[in-house]
Amino acid sequence: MARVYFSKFLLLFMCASAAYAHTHIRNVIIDGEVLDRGKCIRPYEKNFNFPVSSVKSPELVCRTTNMSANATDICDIQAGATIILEFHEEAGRDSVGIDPSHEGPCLVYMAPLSSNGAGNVWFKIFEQGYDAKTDKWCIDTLDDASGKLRVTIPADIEDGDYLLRGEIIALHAASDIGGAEIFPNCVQIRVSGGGSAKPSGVAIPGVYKEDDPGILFDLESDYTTYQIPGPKVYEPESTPHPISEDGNTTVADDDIGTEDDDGNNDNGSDDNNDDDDTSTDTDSGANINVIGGVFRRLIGSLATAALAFLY
Ligand SMILES: [Cu+2]
Repeated sequence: MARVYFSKFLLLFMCASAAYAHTHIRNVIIDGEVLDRGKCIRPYEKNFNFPVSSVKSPELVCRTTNMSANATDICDIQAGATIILEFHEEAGRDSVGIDPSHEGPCLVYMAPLSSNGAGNVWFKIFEQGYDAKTDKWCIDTLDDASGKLRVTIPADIEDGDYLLRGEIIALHAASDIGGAEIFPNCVQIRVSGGGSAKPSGVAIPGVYKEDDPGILFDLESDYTTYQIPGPKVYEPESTPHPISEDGNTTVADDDIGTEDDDGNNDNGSDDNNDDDDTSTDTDSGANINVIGGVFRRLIGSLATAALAFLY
């Protein structure tokens, strides 16, 4: 017991004494492009990597009490595409994602930007907790990936502007009420090429209770499972056009008649559901996808050139 007490004490001491053992989303990567530090990330107050410690705090939304600070860029992304949230302990990209002592899950939510995060607006799009087979927490795989958390934007959600909230919950001190260290950050994104889905949401703060099994958790116990807090992850109705990181569709599509030249079906009808696809992809289908990919890359290059010009 003395040893356990000592290790907990040491961890608390390390956390209290230095800024170094925490984390923040330093930058995001969209379409393979590493965006500038802080670009599209909501301004926040916690010096810069300090945690939120109360699940009731208004800071639980975007790590700030000032949600009016919305003078942030909005980054374009296609529905169904992958965004990479790059967590780092320190300001540099070469620092670790988070200290390995900070075992815990990763969670990602979205809400319409117009809500500014208020109300029952947050739907969960990603979660990763503890894997007993590998004995790895999400933060272990995060660190293995140099702090990069890959998240897919649901392909069927309505086009528009959203807050995307990435979160790590560090559990090293979570055996006491209020001990969990919560690290949320909000990214502003503009989604296009989606469908008509408006997933139902929960309130933040409100979604977590201080004694939720995923918030009040003893890492020193003989656990074999971990219950990730919050709602179930939203499952898109269909994933009509999965898009890989470089903007190419990764699944060929034989619904040629319903394609437009950006490779997306934007007529909003049900025929963009590929659940019944067989392996009868045609050459012309593949070509259309190649053209769609080239078109998207061209738009991406133009956007990059425009950004390079502006900055
Ligand atoms: Cu810490």
